[in-house]
This record gives sequence, structure tokens and C-alpha cells, in this order.
Amino acid sequence: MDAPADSNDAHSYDAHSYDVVIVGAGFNGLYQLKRLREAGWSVRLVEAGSGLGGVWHNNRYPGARVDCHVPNYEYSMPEIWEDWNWTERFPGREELVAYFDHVDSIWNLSPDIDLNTRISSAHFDEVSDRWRLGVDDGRAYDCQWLLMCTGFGSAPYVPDLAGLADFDGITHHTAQWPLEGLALEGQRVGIIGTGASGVQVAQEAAPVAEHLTLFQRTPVYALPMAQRSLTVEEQTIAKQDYLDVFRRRNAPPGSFHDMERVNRSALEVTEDERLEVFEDRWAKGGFHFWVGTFKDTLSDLDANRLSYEFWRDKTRSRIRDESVHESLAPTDPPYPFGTKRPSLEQTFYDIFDQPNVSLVDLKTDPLIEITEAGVLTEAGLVELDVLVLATGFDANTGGFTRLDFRGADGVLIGDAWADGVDTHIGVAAPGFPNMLMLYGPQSAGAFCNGPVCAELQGEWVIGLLDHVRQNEYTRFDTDPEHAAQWSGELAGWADKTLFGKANSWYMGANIPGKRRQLLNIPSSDVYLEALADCAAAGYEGFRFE
Ligand code: NA7
Repeated sequence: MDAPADSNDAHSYDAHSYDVVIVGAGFNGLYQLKRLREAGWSVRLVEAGSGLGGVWHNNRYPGARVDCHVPNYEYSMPEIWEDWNWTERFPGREELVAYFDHVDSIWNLSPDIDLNTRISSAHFDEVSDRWRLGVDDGRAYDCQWLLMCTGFGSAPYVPDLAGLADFDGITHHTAQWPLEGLALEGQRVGIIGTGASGVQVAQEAAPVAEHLTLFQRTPVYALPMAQRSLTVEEQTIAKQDYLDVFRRRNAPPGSFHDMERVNRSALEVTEDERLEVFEDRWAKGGFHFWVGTFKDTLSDLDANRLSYEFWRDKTRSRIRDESVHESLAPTDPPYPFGTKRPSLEQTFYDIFDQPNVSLVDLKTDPLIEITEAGVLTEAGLVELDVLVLATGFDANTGGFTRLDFRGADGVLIGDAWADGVDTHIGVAAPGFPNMLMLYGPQSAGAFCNGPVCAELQGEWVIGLLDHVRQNEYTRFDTDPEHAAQWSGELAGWADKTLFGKANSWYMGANIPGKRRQLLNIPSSDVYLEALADCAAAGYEGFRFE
């Protein structure tokens, strides 16, 4: 089909037309496709990448691995898990991609998916109450209802580093790793960024690189992963309880079926009691030490300091080279413990004792520019063959604001959100009719495991679409007052917890110029309750026509 230059002109091209178009083939998009198809909708899923899995398709850097332990990060339907077994407690990227293919083989989703289809424009047409979607190769779609399942991490962030374009070596953002891979063996590798991605690449690069240099701006509080192999036999036994496990997995304090938090202050127990809990959660590995210790470690600075000091001392004991202790695990916390997402590590703190690994602390040795040969800091030039940008994402909003995404009256979503995001319960944006966001800004997103929210928030979306169909509505929108109220609710969470005190991507603070606001509610059970209340009140805050 030939499309005109403006492939979004509704009347001048022959678009593929559906009731519902879903954008994104991660956990959310695939779940929506399955359920909406069952419910009899005409539905198409479009995906920019060449395979299924969303972030797992895109993040193919060495060492990419999920930091939620089995079976918390998978769909709950028996037909998916009964014949599927993982090889490790924290599965790696390749296994996750294979899992998505397994899901596809059971649910037969591919016939209704267009891969390699990057939506570059989405315009709401006031006359027909339909969305017109333009693809960057000129194809087009239109639909009554648009489901954005682009996740919180679909917009890689490359900082504006002076001279970056001059670098003569190879450079890639971790989420834009070449499909054919990139050998790090024998190379002089530099990594900018020490979040989850930087930690994971560093662990893979350190054993093989001629030299690895980590450029750290802020220390990550990485926690022990406690990785181990899983046998089929143990999973067969565990599966006897899976129905119950999946029923419990949204229980507070996090979206894990087995997270136990002591319902007391870390300050009111004796030191022995506190250490016993800390040691137990530390040994369990994963996120247990982050969210599963005491009720106030993420809300009270003094309680938080106790977590920090335990983490600091444990971490320092891992690193023989004391010259890097103050940079990697400072005496005083540069930000409260757990208010930026902790990474999980296996060998991260060991690599600094290797002779071929160096740490550059950008706080004391600032980056001046990137040159043809490498990274120039105040202390001098670090020559590199490969520069890895593990610099994160324009999380939550970038997947929308980077598009030509226009709602009623042609308003660009980037303009509507220029002074901050207001959504109705993290699912709909006023002025953007007939559009729903899954795992989007102001949802529980970052604090709710992808598959858990895909099903629980996902069922709410199915319910809303059923409501519009039953009532033969052709349009819904939300009002700004309710959206402002929800923003107020999130601001309250930023105040009553310690999350507001860190320059994290949860706060939008990793992107220069982005409004500082808590972008995900740090409680998935409270979030899902708010959705349920809205539905029970006849979809309060929505206007239907
Ligand atoms: P993150 O967690 O956002 O980490 C990005 C890292 O990049 C972080 O250490 C940043 O330092 C660093 N960064 C960003 N810009 C710069 C500049 N200009 N100079 C130096 N360092 C910089 O992204 P990840 O990809 O690791 O993880 C994202 C999430 O995906 C993860 O939490 C999981 O949920 C999956 P900063 O801390 O801002 O000082």
C-alpha cells in the first residue's frame, strides 16, 4: 500500500482497520491480545522489534537477566507453566525470549501480530472517534480503541555527552545492542552507568576484557542475587502449589508470593532481632533485603540508615581493595537505601579486585568529554575500543513523548505532559480519548512485576472495554480533576515514603529538564484497589459517549 507523505491523514490512505490496536509485544501486549481475541474483538498487535518479549527482545546486552525469582516473573495460567521449566532461579535473557516463544506456541498469537512495525505517529480523529496510527515505513492502522503496552523502559536515554559522536571505537546503548552481538574479548571496554544494566554488563566484561573501566556517577546499592540452578524435579514438586502461589503474588509488600516483611519498626526491635531479620533476608537474596525486612525501612530515615549500614558493611567486606570502598559503598548514604532501584549482583563487587578492572568515580574525577580515543576525565584519558552506554531510559513517559502522539484537538502528548504527567489512575490521560496505557506512567509499573500487572491491571482494561461494548459507546475520556487527584495521591506517596528524596528514574529525575514527580505508585496492591474502586463506582472519572 502506498501511503501519502502524511501517513496520518485519515482520509487519504487505506489503513488496516481494527476495533483495537495494541502497541508492544511484551507481557502486557501479549496478554491483551489473547484476552481480547477470546472476547471477540477484532484486534491487531504491532511491535517495533523483530521478535516477542518487549524489553527482553531489546535488551540483548551480555548478562541481561531478570531480577525477580522464579516463579514470580511469568504468566499464572497452567497451560503456560505446566510444561515449562526454567534452568535458573533468575533466568537470563535468552531463556526469557524462549519463554515468549513458548507462550506464543501455546496461545498461537503470532498470526495476529505485525513485527518490525514501529508506530511513529498516533492521531485521534475527532470525526470518527478513532485513532490513526502511522508506521515509519508508510503503513497505517486505524482503530477505535488504542492500547499502549510500551512498558516503562522502551525509550533508551543517551546523555548529551560532549564529543560522543567523535568516538572512533564501537559504542552502543545497552538497549540497542547489535542483533549479531558484540565481542568484548580482549577489548578495552568502558561502561558509563552502574544501574542494573551496567552491573550486568560489567560482570560479563570483566572476565574477558583486556581492561574494563567503569565510570560511576552514583553508587548502586547492589544486592546479592543468590542465583542457583533449578532442576525439573524441584519445579515439578513446586508446581503442585503454583495455583496458590499465583493467587498470593500480589500480596503486600511487593509483587512476590514469598516476600515476608516484619510488621514492626526496625527501630523498635533489639539489635539482635534486627540483625537476625537482615541476615535472613540477605541470605535469601534477590529483593528480600530491599522490601522484605521491616515496615519502615523505606519510609523512615533512621530505619533506612540501619538498612544502609548493613548493606555498606556487607558490601565492603566483599572488596579487598579498600581504595574503592568510599566510592562503591560510601560511609554515609548518598541517597536513602532502596529509593533508587537496587540491582542484583553475582560478581559485581568481586571484579574490582581484578587487575584488569578500574573504577572511575565521576564525582571526584568528572567526565570532561568523549574523544576519538576514549573518555577524557579530569585525571586523564581512558583509551577504549568499546564504550557501553548503560545510561538507562526516559522511563515511563519517553515511550509516549518521543512519538508524534496527538489527542483531542491535535494536542501533542509531549506538550500535555511538559509540566508533568497527570493521568487517571495511571491508565488513561485526559484529552487522549479511547486510549489506555498498561504498565504506564503513574501506574504501579516499576513496583509490580510485569506479568503480575499484565494480568491484574490487564483484566481491568478488558473489563472497561467490555463496558464500552455493552453500552455501545464510541468514545471515552477522563477529566483533568480526577487526574490531578491521582497525581496528588502519588505526591503523597513521595512524601510519606523516602522515594521523593532520590534522583531516580522513579522520580523522573534521571532526565535533564523532566519534571520531578513520583511516576509509579510504590504499592501494587493499593494501586489495584484504586482501579477496582473506580470500576465499582461505574468507572468514576471516565466520561462515556
Ligand atoms: P538506570 O538504572 O537508570 O541506570 C543508569 C545509570 O547511568 C545510572 O548509574 C546513572 O547514574 C548513569 N548515568 C546516566 N546518565 C549519566 C551521565 N550523563 N553520566 C554518567 N552516568 C550517567 O538504567 P538501567 O538500564 O541500568 O536499568 C533500568 C531499569 O531497567 C532497571 O532498574 C530495571 O528495572 C530494568 P545516576 O545514578 O543517574 O547518577
